[in-house]
Amino acid sequence: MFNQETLDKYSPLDNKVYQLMDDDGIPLSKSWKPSISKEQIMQAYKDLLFERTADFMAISYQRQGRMFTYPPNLGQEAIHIAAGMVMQENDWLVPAFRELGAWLAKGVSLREIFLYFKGNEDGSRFEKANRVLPVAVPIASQLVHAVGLGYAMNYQQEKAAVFAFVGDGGTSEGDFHEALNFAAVWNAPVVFIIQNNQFAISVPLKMQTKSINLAIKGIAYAVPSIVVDGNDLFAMQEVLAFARKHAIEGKGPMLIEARTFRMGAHTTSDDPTKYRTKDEEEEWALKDPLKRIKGYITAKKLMDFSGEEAMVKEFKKKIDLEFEAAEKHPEYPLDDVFAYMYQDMPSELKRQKNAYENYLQNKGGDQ
Ligand SMILES: Cc1ncc(C[n+]2csc(CCOP(=O)(O)OP(=O)(O)O)c2C)c(N)n1
Ligand SMILES: [Mg+2]
Repeated sequence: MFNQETLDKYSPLDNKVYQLMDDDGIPLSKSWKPSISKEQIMQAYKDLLFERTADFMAISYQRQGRMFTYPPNLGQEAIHIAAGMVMQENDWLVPAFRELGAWLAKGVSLREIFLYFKGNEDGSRFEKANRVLPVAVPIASQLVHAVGLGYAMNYQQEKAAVFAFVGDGGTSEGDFHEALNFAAVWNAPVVFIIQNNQFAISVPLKMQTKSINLAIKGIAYAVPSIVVDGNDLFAMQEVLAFARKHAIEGKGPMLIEARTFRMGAHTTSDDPTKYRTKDEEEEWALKDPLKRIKGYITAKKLMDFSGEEAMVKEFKKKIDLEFEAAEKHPEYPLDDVFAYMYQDMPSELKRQKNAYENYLQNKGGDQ
């Protein structure tokens, strides 16, 4: 199991990836045993399958013209499910925008997620989820918020952690560096998770950085950092559980580079065939996180998958109901978009509001 000694021996400069299973889900070491129960492993598999199903359905709602946009999670789910297993009720989730399974684990409803991608701000008003920040669209700005939360937790002597996500592209932003620096200075209990999915829209990692990996960026800030196989559910679960413990024991932040691949498009407005090769996609398909956890379950004879089709059918029904509920949700009042920033609305905002009202009128009031 990942422990302090493993961390002490690890250096991102060696450019090694912490990994427990091979591409078929077979443990790399005979002596390794999962630190989670059989029931938890099977639940993780189901959660992963649920995330994947909801993700496919979301893309199809968007294609039917029923949702404005959507960023697919395909291939990155093990990171989200592992984080979901580790995060506790009083921990904060600070998302980037591609962490569907982590949102669900924190109690955000699919209806709320769909509302958000339908452009309705009520999708950021979580009814049941405790301690989840809404999406901050300016890339990496959420990391600064995460450090502020961590600072506040220390100040209030709370024993909880902040799980903050960012993409590989986000590591080029100043906010990423400022956040790491002050998280270390303030000993803030923040677990930074970089989802390195190899691309920032069409920009490949090699055009983003000359560093040998992204975890080494933590060294300069004195933040313990590690590269983990993000498609290996067990490796992610172990490292995240350790990072949480590290944080709540007052040892400060950690930086985890979760190596993965965005198997789908950046968003539903993108076409990845324009900038990446089939070979690359096929190579990563071999490391698919769902395939790997199923490989483990099969090898250990924990369950068979004869019920999978029926399970997916049930999932789809549930997901459809959530989407229909989002469609029935009242439209967001236009005034709310413009009204609350200033006591007296400045002329520029008035102009924007007018322009939008005209646009809606020309569309027959139909958004
Ligand atoms: C400050 C800022 N610049 C540009 C954008 C437009 N934008 C949205 S997503 C994205 C790429 C993000 O890539 P990465 O951080 O790797 O996350 P991924 O989409 O791969 O999950 C960009 C450039 C933005 N939202 N904010
Ligand atoms: Mg990326």
